[in-house]
Amino acid sequence: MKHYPHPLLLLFTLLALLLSSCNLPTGAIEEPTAEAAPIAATSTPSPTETPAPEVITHLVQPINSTLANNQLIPDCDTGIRSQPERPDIRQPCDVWARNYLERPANRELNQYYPNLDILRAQMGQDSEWYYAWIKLYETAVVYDPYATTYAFEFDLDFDARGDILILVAGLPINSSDWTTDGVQVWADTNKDVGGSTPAEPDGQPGDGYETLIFDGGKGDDPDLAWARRSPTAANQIEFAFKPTAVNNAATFSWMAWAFRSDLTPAQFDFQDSIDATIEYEFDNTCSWVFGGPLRGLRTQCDLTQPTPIPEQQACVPTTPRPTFLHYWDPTSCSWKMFVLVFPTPTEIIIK
Ligand SMILES: [Ca+2]
Ligand SMILES: [Ca+2]
Ligand SMILES: [Ca+2]
Ligand SMILES: [Ca+2]
Repeated sequence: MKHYPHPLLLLFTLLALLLSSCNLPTGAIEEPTAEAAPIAATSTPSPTETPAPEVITHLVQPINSTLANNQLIPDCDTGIRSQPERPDIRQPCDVWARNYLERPANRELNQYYPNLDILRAQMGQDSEWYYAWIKLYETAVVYDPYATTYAFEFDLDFDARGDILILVAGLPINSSDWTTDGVQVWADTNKDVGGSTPAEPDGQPGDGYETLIFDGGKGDDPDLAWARRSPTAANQIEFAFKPTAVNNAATFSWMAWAFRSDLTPAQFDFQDSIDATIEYEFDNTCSWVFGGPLRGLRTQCDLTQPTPIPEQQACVPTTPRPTFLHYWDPTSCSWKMFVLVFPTPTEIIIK
């Protein structure tokens, strides 16, 4: 007898064929479904793994510095009048009582440090940035950059107390591209920089610059402040910062610093917090006013020094400074000597 498949079995076979055909390749690119998306591997970091460094995205950065001829502060050139083994540290370049410091040497006074010897500092601005620049002694580049911090200090309300400190620490010798690495912006929000008597030693330091606003690109604005070495001379340190770093001030008093890296913003003013008789390895400039008239501050550059002049009258030297006693006189466009005034000789009685 011939056996025919049961009708129900035929129906199930047809249904199975129809369902399986739905999964046959058709040649079209299948869109991955949510279920088909690969699942990222997850793992718990072991205690030895270090977290990935924070990626800082910059939106703008400076290009070239713009400096103003009427914003140039000359500073004593200790290198030119020192033997390397016998640094010449004395007044009028180092006047502790005025916070006018010139100690680019070790405590024993048998080693001169050109990386700590500021020769001049200058400021300028363009439509986006303020610029600040330090020229160091020419052999500065042979010294360890990690041993030195360079900084600019700003007094925004002319009370002779610094309000903002912008620094760079450990700027590599080959760092000719603008970077935020090692750049910090500090503020003194409780107004105790300068202790009880600003710009005078009083032995009553506070907490100095206690508020870190910007740290190597971290902060409210990742582009707030930058530094580099000049592409043409590694002994020239350049800063660029946005006006917001100085509270959008259009006029302020400023001065430049170079100091050994174990000194900290919290120790400002050094006059108040460290011992004048034993502490060395730093240099600063006198102060000058940007964007307004002089205010006669105690730290202000002595007007017997070269006086900044309006840009249109500027005349720059074409020959090196003959000696440290010479200064550039832009009015006569020539080198002139400081006049040393000695006490009037007393009458000599010859018996
Ligand atoms: Ca100095
Ligand atoms: Ca100097
Ligand atoms: Ca003081
Ligand atoms: Ca403070």
